[in-house]
Amino acid sequence: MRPGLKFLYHIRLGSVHMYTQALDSCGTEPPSVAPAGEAERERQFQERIDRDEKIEPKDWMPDAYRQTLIRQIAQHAHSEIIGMLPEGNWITRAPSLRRKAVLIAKVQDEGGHGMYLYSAAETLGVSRGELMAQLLAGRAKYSSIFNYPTLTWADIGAIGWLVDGAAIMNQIPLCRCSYGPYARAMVRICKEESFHQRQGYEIMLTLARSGTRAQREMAQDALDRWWWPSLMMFGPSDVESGHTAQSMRWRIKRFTNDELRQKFIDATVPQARFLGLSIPDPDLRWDEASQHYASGPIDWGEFQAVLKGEGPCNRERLAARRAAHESGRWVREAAAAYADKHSDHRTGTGPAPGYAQAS
Ligand code: BYC
Repeated sequence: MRPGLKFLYHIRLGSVHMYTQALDSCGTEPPSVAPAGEAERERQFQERIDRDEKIEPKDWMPDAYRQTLIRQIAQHAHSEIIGMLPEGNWITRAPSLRRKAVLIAKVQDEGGHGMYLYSAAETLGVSRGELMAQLLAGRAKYSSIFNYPTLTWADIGAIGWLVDGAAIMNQIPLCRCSYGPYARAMVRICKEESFHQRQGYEIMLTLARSGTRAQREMAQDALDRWWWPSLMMFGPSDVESGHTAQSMRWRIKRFTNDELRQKFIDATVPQARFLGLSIPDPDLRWDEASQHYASGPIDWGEFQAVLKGEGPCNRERLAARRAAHESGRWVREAAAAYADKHSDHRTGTGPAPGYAQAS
């Protein structure tokens, strides 16, 4: 099968159209062009990247570029849907109807982000079912941050403020990622993340600036527990990060893990000050020479343990995801059966849609 056809075969109708709009138009090198030598192709590919051209699904790309994107986009998609769990935990306990409505909308947004990202990954020739199977089997990574528990309502504020704040810092540059479908998916995700960050900060403001003493203490306690895991979201330090150098050359990543972590610290310390809360880092200080905040060491042992599945909630998160997948089986089967009937109708061999729905 020709490579172009092969990946089209993997794309499930209806799930990807906004990300595959460039399938028929972009791509300077259609798969039917006689292959140049592999090294020459890679050189031309790198030149396109260096000119800041977007790479589209039909374009030739080195296999390692494809695999890197599948890995990163899949981990990102998994993070979004696993990220629904710690916050979903508080929907029934949100302190007012307004808070409940906002939280439901936010959690629903995260589900949507997961769907855009799975769709973007599918354009690279991997199926959503395959990615989901890897996640449920415990063979895929998702962000370390979602393996921590949400103990109080202030945790919902801290997640919006810190976790979504860190996500925005990391994800705005991804809107300029070299792979078109991922970059386009990130534009809408970042707009929504920005709203999420504000709702979290507003919860923190309410608790810390106009709350009771107990509420201020609850806000400080949430900051104490979420600060270090939020810094870990940016990934290992640059010297330990195996993928950064190549991902920067391919313009998948535009900044290193440490650069983004530093930007986040610089933006967040004044916000904590405005809340009247203290960052739980005794070494934190403004460094006049670099014009950045200097911070204390991160406990990378904790980070590695969480990645190995030994965080406080790893098992709980996967168990919840597996249960949700199982209880949604009948919906997937019904949707697939309906789609089958529909496609029979379009080819003139099945009943009209009205009959299909009624049956
Ligand atoms: N947690 O060489 P490195 C959200 C892994 S969603 C777990 O630096 P890379 C939100 C890394 O995958 C947040 N694993 O890798 C959702 C690699 O493992 P493998 C998710 C991590 O890819 C709902 C290894 O460590 N955001 O914000 O160059 C509600 C070496 O790392 C972590 C994204 O996924 C981690 N924290 O850089 C609210 C953004 N960090 O594959 C909010 C897109 C690293 O070699 N992803 N690892 O086994 C990225 O930007 C990059 O993939 C990373 C890592 C910066 C995360």
